[in-house]
Amino acid sequence: MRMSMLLAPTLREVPAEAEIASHKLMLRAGLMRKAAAGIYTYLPLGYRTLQKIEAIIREEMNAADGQEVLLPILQPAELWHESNRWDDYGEEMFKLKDRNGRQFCLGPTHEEIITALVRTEIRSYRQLPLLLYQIQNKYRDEIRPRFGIMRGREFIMKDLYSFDRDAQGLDKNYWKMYHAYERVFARCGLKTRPVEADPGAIGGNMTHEFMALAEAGEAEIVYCSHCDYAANVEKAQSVISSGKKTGVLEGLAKVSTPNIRTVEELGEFLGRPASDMIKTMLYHNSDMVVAALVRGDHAVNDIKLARAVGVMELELADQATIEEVTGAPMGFAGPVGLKGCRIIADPTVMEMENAISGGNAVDVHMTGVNPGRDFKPDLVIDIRTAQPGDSCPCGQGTLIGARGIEVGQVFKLGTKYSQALGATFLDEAGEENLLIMGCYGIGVTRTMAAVVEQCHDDDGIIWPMSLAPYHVIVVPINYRDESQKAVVDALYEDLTMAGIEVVLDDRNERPGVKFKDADLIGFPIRITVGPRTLENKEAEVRLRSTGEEYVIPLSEVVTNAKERIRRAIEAELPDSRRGR
Ligand code: 9G3
Repeated sequence: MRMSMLLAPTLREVPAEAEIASHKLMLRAGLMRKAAAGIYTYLPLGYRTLQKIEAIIREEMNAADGQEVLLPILQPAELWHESNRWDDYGEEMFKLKDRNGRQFCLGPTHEEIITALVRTEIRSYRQLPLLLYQIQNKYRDEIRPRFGIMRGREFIMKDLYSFDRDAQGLDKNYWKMYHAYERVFARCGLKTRPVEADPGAIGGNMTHEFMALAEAGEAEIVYCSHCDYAANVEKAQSVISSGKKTGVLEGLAKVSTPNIRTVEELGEFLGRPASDMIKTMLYHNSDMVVAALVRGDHAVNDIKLARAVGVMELELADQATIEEVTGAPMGFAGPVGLKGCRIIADPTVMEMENAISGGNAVDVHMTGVNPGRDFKPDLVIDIRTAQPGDSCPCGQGTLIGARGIEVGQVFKLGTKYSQALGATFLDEAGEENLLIMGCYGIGVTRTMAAVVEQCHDDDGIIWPMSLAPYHVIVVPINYRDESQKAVVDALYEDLTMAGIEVVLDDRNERPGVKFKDADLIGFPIRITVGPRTLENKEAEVRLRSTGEEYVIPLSEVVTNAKERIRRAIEAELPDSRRGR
């Protein structure tokens, strides 16, 4: 390809709305252009990389016995009524009507579609296990699409669905996919960590998210300094050393605390640390009010709390509910004498002695509060958010915090969808059984953005060899100089004949402009030919990843490039695939 032909409109500046590096660089390098909020056009360079990611995914899914299908984007509402999910996602689901007024949605995911297919086509245990996958656009009307394609409203996902006869079969496929994902991301040159995550709405009982570590990541994870425990903070467990109990219990006492509402103000006023306080947070949903108790220096994890009381979600109670239940405005809630709501206490609260809490009356707090003696929670269960610095459940390590971009997730679904849609198979005895399902997603477009997020510097993108839109860019200092033109045209031909993906920068631009564009777009290998190098029939080679530069004879350029490309791609292969 010649730069004079390539549609790669590089930019010096980008719109202010581009906040994170990958969003800026993908616009500046001419990989994509915004068509509407959260909706993007992929230009030639961006689409070449996307196709390489898809090729790696296909290879690993096929190697794991996945069979590729293509499912419809337009999904009939009937199936979502059968799964009872038509209204679960509110405005996030793109809904539309056809000319006969029938309702459809634009597929945000494909559990319903694939289960409806399989319930018709699978009848016998002999047809199991079955792994079907697609690489297809998905549509989710995000409230705030941002960070470019990181959180888009139209994006490309690989979604694979596994169908097994029993839990053992699902477990086997779950871990087969888990390891296939490790290979996919390694081959994409992406550093990821699988973390335990909360199954949330999707149901089922086990799920891991593959997080690409990056400061710009929206997900917060913790991982152990000692063992390989890693979890999304939504569900992360941790251990904290509770204060030593003296066994000397103070009497319960009310203290007047005019207008003291927060833990900080209370600490100031009473000269006591937050860790001596019981923070009481009221939550509610349409049919219950819950008081969550955690130590003053901890935070309530509302996902853990919702799961603890067996509901999908809970919201912080509003002022009116707080007044109604506690008899006081916000800031004075406490567990002693609290009625009309369920009291859920974190285990660390039950370790406390002579604690301070709200007094359920305006401007009143209580001291000498001893759990068990002065109040009995309805349930004691982990409802706090794990924090970096906590001890790991393994007992040896400390939890380290990091931010991640969720690029993949693997779920055990069990029978949630086969039950809802009646997808069964006959076993050896002719008994009808529900299919046991798993689902496994990779955000293809998000993976590309995550790679840029992890692989860039001030000059631009640094593509891993496996994903670079082209491997080599040949830059003549002056293409209008006959001798340079002859040499680089020949070089371009030889590289192309050797199967190397090469761009020739034949533009009538100053060398500096060409070098800047080459670094911005992030071609891994740059070969420069100019008057100086021509004297000795040499060329200068520069590696984008290390900045290393060296001069070699023109006659060695092709083999040198070929070897570098092979070695770089080989280095990204997981051990099992090396040296094949
Ligand atoms: C919807 C809308 C948004 C959604 C869903 C449904 C997320 C929905 C969860 C999943 C789970 C897995 C298969 C591939 C891997 C992920 N957002 N989820 O079900 F209607 Cl609007 O998609 N699906």
